[in-house]
Amino acid sequence: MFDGLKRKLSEAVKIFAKKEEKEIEKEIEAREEKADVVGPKAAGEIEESAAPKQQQPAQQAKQEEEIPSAPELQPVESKREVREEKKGEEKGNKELLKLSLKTKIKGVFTSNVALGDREIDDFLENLKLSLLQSDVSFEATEAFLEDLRGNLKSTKLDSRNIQGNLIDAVRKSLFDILAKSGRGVDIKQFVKERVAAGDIPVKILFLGPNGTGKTTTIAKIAHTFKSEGISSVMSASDTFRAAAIEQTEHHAAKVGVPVIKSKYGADPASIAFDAIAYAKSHSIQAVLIDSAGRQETNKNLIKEMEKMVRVAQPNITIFVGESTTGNQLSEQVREFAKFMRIDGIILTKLDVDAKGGNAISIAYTTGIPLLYLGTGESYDALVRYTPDFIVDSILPNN
Ligand SMILES: Nc1nc2c(ncn2[C@@H]2O[C@H](COP(=O)(O)OP(=O)(O)O)[C@@H](O)[C@H]2O)c(=O)[nH]1
Ligand SMILES: [Mg+2]
Repeated sequence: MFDGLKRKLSEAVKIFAKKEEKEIEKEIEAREEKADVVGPKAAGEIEESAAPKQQQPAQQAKQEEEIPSAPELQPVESKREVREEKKGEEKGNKELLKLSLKTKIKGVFTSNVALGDREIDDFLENLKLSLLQSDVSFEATEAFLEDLRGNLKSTKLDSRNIQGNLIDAVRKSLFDILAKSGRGVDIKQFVKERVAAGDIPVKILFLGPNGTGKTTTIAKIAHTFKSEGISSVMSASDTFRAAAIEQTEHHAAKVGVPVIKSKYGADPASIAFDAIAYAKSHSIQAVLIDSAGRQETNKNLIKEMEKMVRVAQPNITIFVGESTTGNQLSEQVREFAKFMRIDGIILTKLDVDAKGGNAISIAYTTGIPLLYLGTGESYDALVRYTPDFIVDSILPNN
């Protein structure tokens, strides 16, 4: 799940962080060279106070502390000659000096690093590619990068933890973009509230293209409902696809909920009508209405769906789509949404999707919230969508 995105994003961050760290290292070396120039002054002082070869570790440490810190060091050209003369006798001392200066310079130099515009551009360009190649939509990618640009501009990176800081910034922008998509209805909560108000049954219609996992998802929802004490009935309203009725019956029996069915070719809306009547007479709290898969371009099937909406008057209409569909998915959703109100999206087959970008962008791109993610074929492989689930899956917080 999210493997492609996970790998690509962390690679982009790593490569950029390495580059930055190299730059910083170079800068430190440049300063070190400057510092070397004033080395003799400090070395001279050390020589006056104690002979280097006789020094004890404790004394050495004390001397290191006495060495002036980097900003106070001024290059003094004339001292270089003095150092050349004393080179031999000061050898041990010089090594010690160099180390301590390096540490001090590092300490002074390293705390905060601000990225320049060009560096940010480079980083964002790499991320852009990673996101687009992982099925994140163009719109969402652009919005994410703009958000991240703002984040990076206003953040100073700790040079000892560039990679960690960059990941934090990417995480924050991912959250920002997911927050912009809004939260959808909590189906279980919705049903519970209706039950409490005595307003049942709640009718939920599932639609979408062929083979995306509508029937399987209905079984998963029935299963979750059951575990929360919500009763439901399935309406086998796919009378079109071979074996669809048997498949629904099979799931219903396994989950342990009733199913209302008719024969192949029967009017799907009238089966939904019967299922609602059954729920009313048996005080069943939710009706889960299946439908035949259809392409958004098939006008007859879309008409049939409009009739179903008119007859069943669903409280919640859910589009079930495959995350593996790629960028075409948002087009599918938009086309369906032209004909009927869609309250939420369930994205299936995330477990077999090497990319996973749709989970980030589908809600942002279509303006329709993501409700659940299908993560396998078993009945409990259904995860309620939360931004945390997505962000933690893509950028684990070790
Ligand atoms: N790996 C995986 N397979 C799924 C998931 N959801 C559904 N499927 C499988 O997708 C296939 C089609 O599912 P089905 O419910 O018949 O799709 P429908 O035509 O939309 O009703 C079946 O083999 C399901 O087991 C999922 O989240 N992950
Ligand atoms: Mg089906």
